Amino acid sequence: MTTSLPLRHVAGLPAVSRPLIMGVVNVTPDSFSDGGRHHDTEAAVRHGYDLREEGADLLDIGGESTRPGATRPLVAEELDRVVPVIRSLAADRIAVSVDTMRSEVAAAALAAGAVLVNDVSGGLADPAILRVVADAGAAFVVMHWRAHAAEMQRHATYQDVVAEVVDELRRRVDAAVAAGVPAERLVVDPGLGFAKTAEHNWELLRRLADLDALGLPILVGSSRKSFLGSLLADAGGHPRHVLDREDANVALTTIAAMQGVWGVRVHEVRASADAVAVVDRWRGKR
Ligand code: PMM
Repeated sequence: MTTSLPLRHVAGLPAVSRPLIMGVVNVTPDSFSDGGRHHDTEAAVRHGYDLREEGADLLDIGGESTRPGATRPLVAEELDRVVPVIRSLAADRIAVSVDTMRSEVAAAALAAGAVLVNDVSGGLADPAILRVVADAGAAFVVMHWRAHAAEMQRHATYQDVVAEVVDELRRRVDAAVAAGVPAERLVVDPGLGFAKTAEHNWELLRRLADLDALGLPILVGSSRKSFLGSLLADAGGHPRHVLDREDANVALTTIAAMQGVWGVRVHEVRASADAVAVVDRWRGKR
């Protein structure tokens, strides 16, 4: 395994000489909910502080589940979920990103102190999001995406998944730049599991360095995804439970860090932060 990606930074985001750890704070009904919204906000903020303590460089706050088959929340619901959490964490000088496909949510999140918009649709779902990001001078994650969760797996057809993902990402990067987002504020992400089969995900990981054709920092999100569940299925073919995929994910974080990705998006921060520290030390950087 060789390090194939050059070290890249994103203007306005924490600059470190190792892969960044983006900790996931999902504020969706199946994440913290056991009562009223206020409780959910408090629990999410507390979870954010815990992840920060465990080594997250950046916290990614999301109010819409993008799991295959998921239905979309109303805009008002999404705003209500994420904005108070972002305001609270950002007020404590924590670098926060918002995981949203909606321009209204991005605008409110940036006004509340977020520094990065992580749009899993790369600006396809709501093109107005690009101007919102440009006007705020924020950073933007362009993830590869083809359709909303309810129908995305119908779009998982490729001749050459890596070439097509690079091509489609390039078009989204061009759209972002045309809308006024400077290239030095962009990150690309192959979008593992989004309109992709397990085989597509593995091919993208195997050829991750090919994404460097875009000349931008690369973020990878493999944490808890179903392709790890099927890799680790039991003898009866039952996928490994979503909360028992972490050891495999740490292996992926290690390989991704060896490759020199810009960042990894993870639910369990400590193990991945430890893996990144090991890679960094192995290379003699500490
Ligand atoms: N995956 C999910 C949500 N947001 N954002 C980026 N940039 N990359 C991803 O791979 C990604 C994402 C889905 O995972 P979750 O709902 O379990 O957090």
